[in-house]
Amino acid sequence: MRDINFIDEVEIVVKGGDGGDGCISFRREKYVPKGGPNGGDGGNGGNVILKASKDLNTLIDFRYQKYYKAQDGEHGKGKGANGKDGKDLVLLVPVGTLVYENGELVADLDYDGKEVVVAKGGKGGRGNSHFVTPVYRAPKFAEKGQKGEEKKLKLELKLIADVGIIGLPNAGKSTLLSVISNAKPKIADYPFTTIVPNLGVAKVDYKSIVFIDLPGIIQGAHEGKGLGLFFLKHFQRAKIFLHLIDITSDYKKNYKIIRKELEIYSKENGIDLLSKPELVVLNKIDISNLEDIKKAKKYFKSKKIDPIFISAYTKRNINELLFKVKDLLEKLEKDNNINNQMIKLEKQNNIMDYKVISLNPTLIEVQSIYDKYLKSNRRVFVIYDKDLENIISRFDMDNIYAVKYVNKIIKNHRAIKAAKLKGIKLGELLKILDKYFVYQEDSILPVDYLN
Ligand SMILES: Nc1nc2c(ncn2[C@@H]2O[C@H](COP(=O)(O)OP(=O)(O)OP(=O)(O)O)[C@@H](O)[C@H]2O)c(=O)[nH]1
Ligand SMILES: [Mg+2]
Repeated sequence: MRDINFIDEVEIVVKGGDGGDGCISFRREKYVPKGGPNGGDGGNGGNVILKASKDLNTLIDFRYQKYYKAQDGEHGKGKGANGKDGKDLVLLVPVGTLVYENGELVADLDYDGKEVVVAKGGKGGRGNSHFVTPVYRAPKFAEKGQKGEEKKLKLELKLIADVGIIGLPNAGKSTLLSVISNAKPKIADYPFTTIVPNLGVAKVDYKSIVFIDLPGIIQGAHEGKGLGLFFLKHFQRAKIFLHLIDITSDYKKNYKIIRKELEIYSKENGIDLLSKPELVVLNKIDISNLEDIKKAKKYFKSKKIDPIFISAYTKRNINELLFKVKDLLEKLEKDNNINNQMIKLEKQNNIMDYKVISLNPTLIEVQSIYDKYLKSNRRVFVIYDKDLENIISRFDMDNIYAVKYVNKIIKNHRAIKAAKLKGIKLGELLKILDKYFVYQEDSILPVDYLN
């Protein structure tokens, strides 16, 4: 869109805070020669959360800042003091913001106040007191904090309104919005006054109805004439459309132009905009006459359409129009009630929070590496397994106590079993993340010199 304040697509990177490290510490008390372990736990990293707000209608804030990180958890301290959790980072987005990861829709912020965690913070590491066992009373290692998730996301705004106001330039769309709501769109007697969509809320009998005033459409808009049709994506989620026509213009021709453009756009984009219920509204009756109104009525009747005649300027018949819109919406809501409940259920099962794209659990690649001590090539079994990587990354592999502990918890790990199935032999190498290990009976031991 041309107005730089209206941005409806952005790419951002979000990162959850890292978990704080657990602490290695021992009690030091007078007269107690060997105090027990008392290292505190690290705090959890904060989450990055997107929250839908009805007070926004553009993604402009994301245009300049691209990287968003929640606060890290504090490291654990001595004397059992746990680190504080990092604060969540809440980013406000307009209602109607869709979130994509790798081209896949992962969340839809479709109502005011909805929150979705888009990058989880890492868990805090446990302090050394957690690793006490009956035989190992003074663990000299602790767990490191988990890294927060990092994601590259595309945000796309598709505004959500009950009613989309569609028509040729100068039909009076913005004027209508300005008299039925508190919106203050620009109004002028030249075409393409409106270049980006405007939202406005009308109150009808305690019901709030959201209208969207869209830029004008001209013949050939699908080929890029005028402002083109890009903005019609903001019409996609409207429930009904209000087709506004200037009665003093060639309404027969103009009615068809808009229908045709919507039809072509629908075909090209694989959607069906014309299936939305249409209310035909003829505007500017204050500068027309009874004869013309009669003629127009007759013409539309022959097409089985019962139009409403208004003057946005003098507000004539505006109330009738609003009540008609309300009745139509309520009828639709009733019809869709059962449908909606089904969709809601489906949503709960599917997208509710954030759709997690499942990763292949374990992948093993056999490579070869030159060993300068043996002066020959050796086989390396490179393991890609999120769970195993997570365990390895959370302990200090230079600390023999930590290595022992890790070996205990990965003894029957699926990834080690998978390497066995792939044919790894005792003494051969494993690579997990950027670390090399020698495969031994019942354990893996880190080797430094290959790093
Ligand atoms: N006489 C009369 N003039 C009207 C009425 N409604 C709108 N106008 C005038 O028509 C002109 C265009 O009105 P806008 O509301 O800007 O029209 P629009 O459909 O939003 O136009 P674009 O944004 O360019 O697509 C302005 O000069 C308005 O004052 C009406 O009911 N009667
Ligand atoms: Mg306008």
